[in-house]
Amino acid sequence: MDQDYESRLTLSRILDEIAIDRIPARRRKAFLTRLEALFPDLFGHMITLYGTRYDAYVHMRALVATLAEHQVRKQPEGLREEGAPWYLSERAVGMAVYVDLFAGDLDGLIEKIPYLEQLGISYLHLMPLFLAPEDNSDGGYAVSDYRKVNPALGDAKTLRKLADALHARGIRLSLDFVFNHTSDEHAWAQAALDGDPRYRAFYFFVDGAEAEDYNRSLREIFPQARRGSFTWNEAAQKWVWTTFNSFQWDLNYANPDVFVSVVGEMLSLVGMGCDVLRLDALAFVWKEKGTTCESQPKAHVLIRAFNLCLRIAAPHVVFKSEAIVHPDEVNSYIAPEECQISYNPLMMALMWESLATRQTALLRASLARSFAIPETTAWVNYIRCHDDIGWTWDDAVSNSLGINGADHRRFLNAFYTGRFEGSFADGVAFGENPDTGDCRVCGTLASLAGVGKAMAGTTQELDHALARVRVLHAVTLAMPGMPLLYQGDEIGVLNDLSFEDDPDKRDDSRWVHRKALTTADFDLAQDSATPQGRIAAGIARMIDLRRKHPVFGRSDFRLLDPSQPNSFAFLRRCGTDRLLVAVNFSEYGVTTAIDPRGLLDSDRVVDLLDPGAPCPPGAMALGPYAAHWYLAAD
Ligand code: OTU
Repeated sequence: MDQDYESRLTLSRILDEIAIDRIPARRRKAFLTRLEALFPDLFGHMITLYGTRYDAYVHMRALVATLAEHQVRKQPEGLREEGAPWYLSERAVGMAVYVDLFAGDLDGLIEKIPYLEQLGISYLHLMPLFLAPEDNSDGGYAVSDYRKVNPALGDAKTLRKLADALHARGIRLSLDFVFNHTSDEHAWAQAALDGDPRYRAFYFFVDGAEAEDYNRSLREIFPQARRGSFTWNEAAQKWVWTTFNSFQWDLNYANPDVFVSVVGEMLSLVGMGCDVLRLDALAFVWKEKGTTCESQPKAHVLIRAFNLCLRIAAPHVVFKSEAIVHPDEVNSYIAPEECQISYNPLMMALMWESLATRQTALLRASLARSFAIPETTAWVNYIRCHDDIGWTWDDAVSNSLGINGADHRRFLNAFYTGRFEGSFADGVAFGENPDTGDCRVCGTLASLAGVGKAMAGTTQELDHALARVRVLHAVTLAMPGMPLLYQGDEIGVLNDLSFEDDPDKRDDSRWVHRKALTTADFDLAQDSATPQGRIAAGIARMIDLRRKHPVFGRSDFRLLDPSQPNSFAFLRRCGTDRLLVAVNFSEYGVTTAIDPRGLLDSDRVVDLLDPGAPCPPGAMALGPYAAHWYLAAD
């Protein structure tokens, strides 16, 4: 018997056994059509993951019942899309915010919608807003109940109201799907402590030697929290797998009950009104002894299975991958069958690398190798986010340029924490490993670009710092994909050291760039005489320009060789529209090999960023930290 036949037989048996007629008739038909079309693939993945178990059928039946119970709805009104997926549009511009730090609570956030709308934001990612431990919850990434909103922020009703209000303005809502771990206060964790058979939801080891066995091949993700990846639990008298903080317990997907339960939680998140699910820490979800337990083949099977569940139950929702790992691994999650959109940590890290070194070779070579992704998927291009910066490029690429990866990372850490002489930046170290000296870097966009330091320096230093902010945005807002801003960066907020006084935050320097935004912060950005005002006006203008020109949306892309080590340039083309983006990552003026008029095949070329400036024929000069968006105007 072939698998296709087996899957159809299984589905018809399941449909006899579950109460499918509880779904209202008008929705039932569409649901069944999707289920029948996609179940064979889902069945195949379930067999790969759980096929050796006697009870596989029971879990498949529970899975289909879960899909039927939660099947949603259509695309919300106001969000319909025609042709290309919405995330490939020139109007796709995102922002990520903490509800409390940005607006106090969910009601406050509803009041902030006009601000977002005016800025041109069409995608809003809310950092995890679910019930979580009170003192330290890793900024919400330790979830105690996926179905309950953290009462300090509001309730499920207000979240629904927010989702509707956003949708009415054409803004999509993204929520976190924190599925690698729960908090140790989650009911599943509590049941596990009580000795419930459900303890198999997590990885418990009685024998420390077994945990040690795993540790040998694992990367330490939060060495500042604890060494190794396991935490001794006194109550259980067992070791618990905790990849991140000790209060974040990794879920055990080798148990099909866990998978089916988490699908239920995932779909209840969708029911709260979100359009995108951000798959947190997705590289870690499948463990195999003797491996790094990152990006295992079965992690992909699992994500494909989640993706199929979503396409069956809520087909308008897309997955965003949060894999901050080796570029090949990052790319391996980007596919219509896995995650349709993905953070672009490679471009993020290497733009900062280019600013530090004044050289773009590593950025160019890395993008040439890794930037291309399938047609209906998109990068989420960002400069800063709520996390640290990790220098995750491919060492084979840096080696080919004569750059030693380990040394170069050490240099970048020293540079961005201000320890390197002459550095413009004043970031702070995160996750320092006492054995290796490795670390990552934290700080707000403006602080890392040198605005904070330069405010105490000369006019030229300040101009340069602000120009660095502009260069970063001129690239990020124009590269193929959806740009994503991080709260406060759009108004030039500087590092906030107040976390050092809070015992729950002191050991996690990411709080340096997680400032509670005040009216004063927003007011400062209204004043065009302040550095913050100059940053805010510049970014708002660039977003506005992007939204007006379809060439920033789905269009052809070609990386150029500007023949100058400090320059970066690319071409975009959509029908007859042509755009040339050229920037200088250094304070040294140069003449490039690029001839804008020749390249754009036009005598009428306008720099969107400086429409009054002429674009002379011949090779283009790039001034200190220059940024141009040349558009062929015919
Ligand atoms: C993510 O980040 C979140 O963005 C963090 O805010 C959370 O603390 C963490 O997961 C746990 O939920 O290590 O420093 O290589 O891929 O998943 C950030 C690890 C992180 C990353 C990433 C992780």
